[in-house]
Amino acid sequence: MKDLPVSDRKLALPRPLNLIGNDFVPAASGAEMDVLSPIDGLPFARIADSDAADIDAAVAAARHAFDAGEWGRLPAMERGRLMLTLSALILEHAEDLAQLESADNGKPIVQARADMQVAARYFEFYGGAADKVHGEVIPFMAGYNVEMRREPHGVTGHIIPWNYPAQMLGRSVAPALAMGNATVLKPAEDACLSALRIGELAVQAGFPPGALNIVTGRGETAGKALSEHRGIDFMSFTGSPEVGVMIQIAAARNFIGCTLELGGKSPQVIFEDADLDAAIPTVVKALIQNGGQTCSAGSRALIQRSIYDRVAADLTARFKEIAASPSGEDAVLGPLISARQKRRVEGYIDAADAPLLGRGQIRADAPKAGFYVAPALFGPCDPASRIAQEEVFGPVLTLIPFDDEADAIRIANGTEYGLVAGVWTRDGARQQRMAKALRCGQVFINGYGAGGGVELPFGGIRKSGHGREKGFAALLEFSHIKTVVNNHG
Ligand code: TXE
Repeated sequence: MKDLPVSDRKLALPRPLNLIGNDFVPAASGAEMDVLSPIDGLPFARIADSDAADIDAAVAAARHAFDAGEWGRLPAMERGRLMLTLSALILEHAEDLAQLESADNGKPIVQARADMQVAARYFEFYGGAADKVHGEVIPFMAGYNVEMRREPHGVTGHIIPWNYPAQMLGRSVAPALAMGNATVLKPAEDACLSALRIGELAVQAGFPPGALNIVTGRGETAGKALSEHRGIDFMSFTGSPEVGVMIQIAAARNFIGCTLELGGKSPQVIFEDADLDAAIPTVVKALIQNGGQTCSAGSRALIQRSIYDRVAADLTARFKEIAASPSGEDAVLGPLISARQKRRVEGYIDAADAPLLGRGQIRADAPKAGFYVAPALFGPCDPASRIAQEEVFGPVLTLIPFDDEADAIRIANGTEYGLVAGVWTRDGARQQRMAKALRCGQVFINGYGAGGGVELPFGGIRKSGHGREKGFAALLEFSHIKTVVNNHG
C-alpha cells in the first residue's frame, strides 16, 4: 500500500488542551507546542505546553474527586463498570486511535492496532478486578475484631513514556483507578495524542470529574512539577534511569512510595538444544518490534558457542532483509520516535566496540526528514563492551557467545539491569535452573513477550527499577494496608 504523508491523512486530532476535572482547558500560560510525526519529521498537531500551574490544578481536581467528589463515593462495582465502558469505547474507536498512534509515534499500523487491543484489555482486566480486592480478618485476642483493609493511596501521579502511549496509559492508570485512586497523568511530549483521545473517551464513558486528569507538556516542567507535588500520595514512573533517580528522590522528599520501570538490556539465552526454528525468528521479532524502543526488548542474544556461527549467519541474513519504512500495512519497522533518539541510536552504532555483522535497510519511500535507522547486528560482542551493556533503545542486536550454563548465567546477569530474560532450551531441568538463576523480574522459556500479557506481573530489579505493573500485583502497588483493630469486648 502506498503510504500518505502524515499531513495528507484524515486524522481527527485532539485539541491542544489538558483534561482537568472533566474540562478540556488550555495551559494556564496559554503555551502550546508542536508535535512532530516521526514518519516525515513534520509538525502535524499541537499540544498544551503545561507547567506547574496546570499540574496544581490537576492535582486539586484529583484531590477533590477523591476526598469529596463523586469518584471517592463510588462503589467498587461502579468504578469497574465505568472502566469496562471505557474499554469498550477504546475498542469501538480502535482504528482511529491506531492511526493516530502510528502518526504520532511512527510505529507500524499493525503494531498500533495491536496496542489498542492491549490498552482496552487493561481497562477490561482492571475494571473486572475493581470489586475483587478483598481485605482479611486476622485472628487475634478474645474481644477483638481485627481487619486488614486495602485502601487506595489517594491521588496518584503517573508519568509515562512515548514508546507505547496508549498501552502505557492503560498499564499505569487502570490499576490505580480500579483501587479507587484519583489520577493525574503526564504523558510524554513526544507522543501523547492517543492519551488525550482516551481521556475524551473516559469522559464519554461517564468517569466523574477529577478521576482521570491528563496534563501534557515537557518532562522538565510539567513532569518535574508532578513528581515533586506535595499533593500526590504515590508516584508511578516509566522512563529512563536518569529521570527515575529524580522521581525516586522527589518521592523520598514527599515521603511517598513510587514504582519505577526503567528499561533493560534483556538477554535471550539460546542453548545448543534449542528449537532454533522457533528461537531465531522470535529473537528478531522481539527486538525489532516498535523499532527496538521497548523496555523489554531482548537486545542481547547469548548463543552457545557450538551453534554460534550458524545462528549468527541466520540472524545476519534476516537483519539484512529488514527495511525501515513508513507505516503502510506491510511495515514491520517504522522510524524512531525523534531526531534525538535517532542520533542516540546512530551514536551507539557508530561507536560500537564490536564487529558489525550486517545492517538492514531504509526503504526508498521513507521521507528523508523522517527518523529512520537501518537495523544493526553486532557480534561476537564482549559482554563487558558498551554496546552489550547499555540500553540502546533502537533496532540494534548484540550477539554474545557463551560456553556453558554457568557462563550463560554469568553473562546474562552481568549488566546493571534486570527486567526480562528469555531462555531457549528443550531441557526441562535446565529451564528450571535458569528460571531461578536469572536476576530479573520476568523470565520467558521457549518464547518471548506475551502480546501484552496484561495478567502477568511485570517490572524489574536494580537499574530496571522496582515495583510491579500489570496483573494483580499492580493493584497491591496502588493500595496500602490499613489494619483496623476493634476492641468490642
Ligand atoms: O526518557 P525520559 P527519554 C530509556 C531509553 C531511552 C532513554 C531516553 O533508553 O533511549 O530512556 O528516553 C518525563 N521530571 N527509556 O529521554 O526523559 C518525560 O516527559 C519528571 C526507557 O524520552 O525518561 C516523559 O513523559 N518527568 C523507557 C517520561 O519522563 C520527566 C521508556 C520519559 O522520558 C523529567 C522511555 C523530569 N525531570 C525511555 N524529564 C522504558 N522503561 O521503557 C523527563 N520526564
